[in-house]
Amino acid sequence: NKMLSWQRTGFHFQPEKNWMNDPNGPLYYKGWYHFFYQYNPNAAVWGDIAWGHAVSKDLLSWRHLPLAMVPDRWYDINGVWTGSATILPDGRIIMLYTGATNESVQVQNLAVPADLSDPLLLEWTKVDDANPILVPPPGVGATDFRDPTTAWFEPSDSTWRIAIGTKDADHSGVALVYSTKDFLNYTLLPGTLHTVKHVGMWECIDFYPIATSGAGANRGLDPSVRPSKLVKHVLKESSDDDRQDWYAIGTYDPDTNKWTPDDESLDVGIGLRYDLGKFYASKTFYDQEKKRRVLWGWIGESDSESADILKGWASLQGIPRTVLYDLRTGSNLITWPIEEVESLRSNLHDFSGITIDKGSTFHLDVHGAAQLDIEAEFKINEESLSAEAENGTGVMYNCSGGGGAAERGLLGPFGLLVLANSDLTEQTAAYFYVSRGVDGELQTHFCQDEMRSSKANDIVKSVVGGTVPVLKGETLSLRILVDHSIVESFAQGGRASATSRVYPTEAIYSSAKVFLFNNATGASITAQSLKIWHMNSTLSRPFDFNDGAQ
Ligand code: DQQ
Repeated sequence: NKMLSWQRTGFHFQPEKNWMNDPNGPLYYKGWYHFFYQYNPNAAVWGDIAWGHAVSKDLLSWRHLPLAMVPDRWYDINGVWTGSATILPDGRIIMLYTGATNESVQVQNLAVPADLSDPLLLEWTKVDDANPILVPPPGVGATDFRDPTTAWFEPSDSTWRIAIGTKDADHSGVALVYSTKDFLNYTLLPGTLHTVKHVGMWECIDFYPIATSGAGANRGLDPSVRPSKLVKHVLKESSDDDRQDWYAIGTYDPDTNKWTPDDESLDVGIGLRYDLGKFYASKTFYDQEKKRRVLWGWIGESDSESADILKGWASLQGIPRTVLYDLRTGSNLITWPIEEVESLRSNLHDFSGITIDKGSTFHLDVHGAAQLDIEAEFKINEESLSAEAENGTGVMYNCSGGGGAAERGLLGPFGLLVLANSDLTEQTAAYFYVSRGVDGELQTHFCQDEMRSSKANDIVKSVVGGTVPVLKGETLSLRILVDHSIVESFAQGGRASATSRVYPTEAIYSSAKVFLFNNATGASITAQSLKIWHMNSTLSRPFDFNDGAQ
């Protein structure tokens, strides 16, 4: 259907047609990045879930391969659900995934590549003799047991360990850990890796080491790197209750099978999120080629199911991001578009140095603004900062609480309007808003307002966002990736991010525009640096088995 074709993206991963959801088993093997994903081959809605498969040299241009796995066994006939890959030291690949059985029980299954000499890993063998390798243990509901992690090695007893999410009778989120020597037989370890009260089912757990100091902190770590003074562990869960991806940084003790958050007030499910907008069921993998940890996240639709059926497809994957520990704050992760994204930039428009008065907008003329990479650094004039200090109203600001980009305060909102039409009746706003917190200190809010993003009437819209740490001497910085129907914004170098699906009806292709705006009543804003690049489209096509494609 050509009708809604302007919503297709130029540089984000998506299948040619039909429904996609979670990223599955990402890995790097013999020169190719492999990406698998939850896929309905038959319709643009969830169902008949199989594993789609694509390969890439740069995580941006994709060649689509035949389905890797389809529901064809009693133990996965109701769906080949989410799973993770483990690369063993001898080069073998272990794929563990959840199957929904003929009775809709959630079990874990093992699959391996049929031919390890094939760099494309085209054929997958489900290990029928062993499957299912795990069924829900006593006390765990038949439909509350899914999404095994990548395995990590524990030298003290020479076992591999995996985590699986569930919920208990109190509606608490729970991470269980199993050990195994051969990936065929498993032992449930006593206790839980972690539990958080009343936050609901934990889907798609991710658990990985992160370097927290020294030279290693600018790189990712192999999943089996052990905890130490220099290495903490991140626990992530996708919360079925609120459809958000929550993480926390903490200490892992393999001997007691316990992970403890650094800060209990920022525990998993109540503290930090990878992304404040639409971003779910994410999964990281260790890229042994570039020594980095890469994060994939499913970006679903905010339009109606009937619109998805009409356009014949649903969902995107977010731009892959590198994940690092934030050495400056020491309390959060940094997620940032992989460096390869910058190779898609062309045609730089440099607007650095523009000052924009309070209550105004400024058109940034870049001739067609549907595929952009934007980097901006803002400065608020200092007089106004002290004015706010004298003027605190005591009312707490909250991105989603008020009128979004249209509600004027002393020191915000200001930022960019993307995918905008000429009269700004369509626009998606990514912005900062500085206000006073309960503790009397200035707080920086980073928000994305979707309320005017589309004139279509079947869209779920909101203002998303939260506070972002800004340290002394730092400017306020924003990076925005714009790609037809997705806006991914990053504040303060990736300390916080917000992703929106948007469906402009007028701000499309060459009619899409971008503006600088300042709705603060008390300050002019200087864009000390403001660079906008057009983004080239990436290759996305079926693999041609005859062209010896590199
Ligand atoms: N999606 C899969 C499940 C997972 C959920 C099914 C998360 O395995 O828990 O498509 O989006």
